[in-house]
Amino acid sequence: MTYRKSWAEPWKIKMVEHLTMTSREDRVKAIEDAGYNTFLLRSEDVYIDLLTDSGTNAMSDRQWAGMMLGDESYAGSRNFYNLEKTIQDFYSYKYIIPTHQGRAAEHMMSQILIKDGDYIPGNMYFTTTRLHQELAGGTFVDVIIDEAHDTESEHPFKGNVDLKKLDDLVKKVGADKIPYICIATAVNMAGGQPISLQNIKELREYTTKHGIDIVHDMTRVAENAWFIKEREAGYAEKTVQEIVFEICSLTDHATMSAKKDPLVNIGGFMATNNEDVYRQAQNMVVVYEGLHTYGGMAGRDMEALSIGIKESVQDDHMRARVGQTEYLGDKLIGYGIPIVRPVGSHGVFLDAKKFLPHLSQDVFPAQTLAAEIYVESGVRSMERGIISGGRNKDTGDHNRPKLELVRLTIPRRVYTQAHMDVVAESIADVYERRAKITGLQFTYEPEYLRFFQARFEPLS
Ligand code: PM9
Repeated sequence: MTYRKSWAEPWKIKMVEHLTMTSREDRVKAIEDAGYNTFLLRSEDVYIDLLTDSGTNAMSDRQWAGMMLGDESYAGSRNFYNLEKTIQDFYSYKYIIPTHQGRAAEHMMSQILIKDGDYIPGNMYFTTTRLHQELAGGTFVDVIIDEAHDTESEHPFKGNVDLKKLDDLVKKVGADKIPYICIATAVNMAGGQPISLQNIKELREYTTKHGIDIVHDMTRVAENAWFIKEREAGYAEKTVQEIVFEICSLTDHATMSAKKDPLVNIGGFMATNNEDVYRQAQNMVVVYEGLHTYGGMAGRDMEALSIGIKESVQDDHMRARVGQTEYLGDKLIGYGIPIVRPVGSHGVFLDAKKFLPHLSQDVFPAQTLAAEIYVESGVRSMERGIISGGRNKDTGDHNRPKLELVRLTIPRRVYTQAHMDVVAESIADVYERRAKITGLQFTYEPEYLRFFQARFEPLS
């Protein structure tokens, strides 16, 4: 007999890790030392760590058991063949190259497919993805639907591609200048918003007609599949596993950061159905990562990944995963706090423009808010606004994303409902004193992916 009305997790806790509680005084000092950048905080100074869902997953007992089956042979590890088969069976792709994490796969994919002067449309940018496209000589073009840039729009599939925008680009530059379109599932920078299967099918038809490939950033494909099951007509009776397979089989190539959906702490891969692309990637991986049967991962990590992929597509797991995010989102909405709607898959995104309407984007409202939240309660979040947007590669000006967000990212299978309550309460306290919050200015700005290592000081 089954009995469960809420999203309660389909697991229980076997081992705990103690958290550090700090005083406000400690935190004021820690954030100052970190140059007001939450990436530069030491984790021992953090109470609840919602910086990222990347590599922060709690593995299951089965995954830990898999670690003991690591075959650490330099070449031909049995764990590689298990992983290869799992990826073929669950994600449909034919050829697989393991990598140490997602951006290594993006690097190879971009270098192989992009020529100088090409254009790469995508359903919103992602920081590392766009940088690798630019380093390969390409220019990213945003073709996501307008609703994705509006935090209040309740569109169920804000990750959809606007085919009219894509067609305008094809008419303007010519299909031969567009090697592929990159589609992310559960679009990170839009707030973890899904793309629909109907949209992917239309895109497949359009791109096939114009000889354009589809590269799938499948980092959070199972989370996207859950929303399709919940929201798209005809999919309620399908399993997450079936939907994931269908999404993947409509695309040509993929990059994966396995540190997210597949429930491990490190790893990734590049996948393709094109033998020639596979051969080129095999040629590159030995230069940048390692032999093609481990590509930067230990045998044990590949085994944990195979098991994690299978666990990640279980409906029960995904119900709890998205249920927890929605729980936090609903709590914040209850306090009247402006967030991206509908609540996405891997985190709740605060709308910093609405939270701090007295701060212009030039004084970095989201960066400021992330620092304030940390000082309030030791909760660590991440800026996803103008700092993450970086600079235009030709003009050097700030890219000015319409979305100026703070991401409260929820690690998988790590925190409890009570932790979510503390997070919501502490953000409500910051919201009460929001009028007194002032902005930040740079004291150090790195050239690439500046959000990771930039330093700031408060405006006087
Ligand atoms: N995402 C995240 O916190 C890691 C640090 S921020 C760059 O959201 C997508 C959609 C991602 C992603 C990483 C990568 C890169 C590619 N695509 O971090 O290199 O969300 O494994 O993956 C982070 P790696």
